[in-house]
Amino acid sequence: MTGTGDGGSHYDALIGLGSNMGDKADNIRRAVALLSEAGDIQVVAQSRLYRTAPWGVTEQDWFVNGCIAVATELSPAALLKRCLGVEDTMKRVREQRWGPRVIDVDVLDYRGMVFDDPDLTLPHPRIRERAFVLVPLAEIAPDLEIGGHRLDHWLAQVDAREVTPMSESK
Ligand code: PH2
Ligand code: MG
Ligand code: MG
Repeated sequence: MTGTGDGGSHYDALIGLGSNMGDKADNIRRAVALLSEAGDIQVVAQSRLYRTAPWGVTEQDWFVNGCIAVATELSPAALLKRCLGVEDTMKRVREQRWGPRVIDVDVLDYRGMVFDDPDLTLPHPRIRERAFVLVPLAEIAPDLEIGGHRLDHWLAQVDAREVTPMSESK
């Protein structure tokens, strides 16, 4: 099943973006531009950017996070490859799990599919625990269900106090 986002725009996939090195907001904007560059991924909705407290590894700089909804005919594997390609183009270096990164581009949902592959688990396995994903995601896909529950169910169980919009508008 494909989704209908806030404002009625049709989407195939939801993507989460994060950065906590360099010009964080600019890194997210550049990643979105790179994703849409080839013309086979259309960005149909974009959340605001949020300033978020580091989760998992807490001894690191704060993050900027945001989510986008995209329309695409690419397969989940091809879409993942494009996301990782953007990380490579932006010279992401993988050192520590959950550690500092110039850019992280994650496939959160693809047409509501549920599957577990060594390279890609759908929906993204940690959405429900992460306020930095749930808050921006709820802006663009409020009707999305994860594990049989809408996002507001999961939002009620996380601490979203340190997830704050960087501006009133996008
Ligand atoms: N990403 C992580 C680990 N922790 N914390 C925040 N606030 N934002 C992130 O994007 C993030 C994180 C691993 O993907
Ligand atoms: Mg990632
Ligand atoms: Mg991630």
